[in-house]
Amino acid sequence: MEGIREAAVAYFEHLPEEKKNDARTIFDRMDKNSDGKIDKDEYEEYLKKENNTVLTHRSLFTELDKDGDGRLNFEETKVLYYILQSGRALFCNCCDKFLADVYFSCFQCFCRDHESASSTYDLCCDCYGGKKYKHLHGHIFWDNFTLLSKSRSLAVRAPEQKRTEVLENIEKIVQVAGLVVGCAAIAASWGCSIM
Ligand SMILES: [Ca+2]
Ligand SMILES: [Ca+2]
Ligand SMILES: [Zn+2]
Ligand SMILES: [Zn+2]
Repeated sequence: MEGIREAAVAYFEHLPEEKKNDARTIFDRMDKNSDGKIDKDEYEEYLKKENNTVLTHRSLFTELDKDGDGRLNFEETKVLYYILQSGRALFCNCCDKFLADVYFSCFQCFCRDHESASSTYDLCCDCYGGKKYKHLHGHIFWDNFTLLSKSRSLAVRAPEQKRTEVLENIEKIVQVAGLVVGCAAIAASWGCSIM
């Protein structure tokens, strides 16, 4: 979880004031009894109201709660805000754990359909390493960083006039794979903005 927490804090620091205020507003809206902390019920109620049931996942609240006091302060909800903004909400297809840092994704499923996020098949390191999952025969798994660098080398190899197209495809891929931070890094290295 530390990787994504650091990314979230860095992301937050770069937000314009109005976006920071948005994050505050979301926090205050979640905090129904205005005690400055979000408890599990407030958290679930808010996300259900927003139709964001994928985030009401048990393991995510526990992960967000860094100091383990059972409630979220504003600092702890920065990761949630980051996930809401980046669409980076991935869970292990085997044990349902929230995939905060390094994970493995099936390459065949990853390439099949970039339009639909549900088409990727992702595993936490435990399930992948322990061979606890059942998946289609012959499908190979790559970790998320390898997927990103493979996507990048694809873009670099593309002819000049096709690069925009390739970059657009990569943007879709990285969004599905939850690699929005990496995506911004690619864009920056290319001197353009695709965010
Ligand atoms: Ca509260
Ligand atoms: Ca806490
Ligand atoms: Zn797992
Ligand atoms: Zn697969």
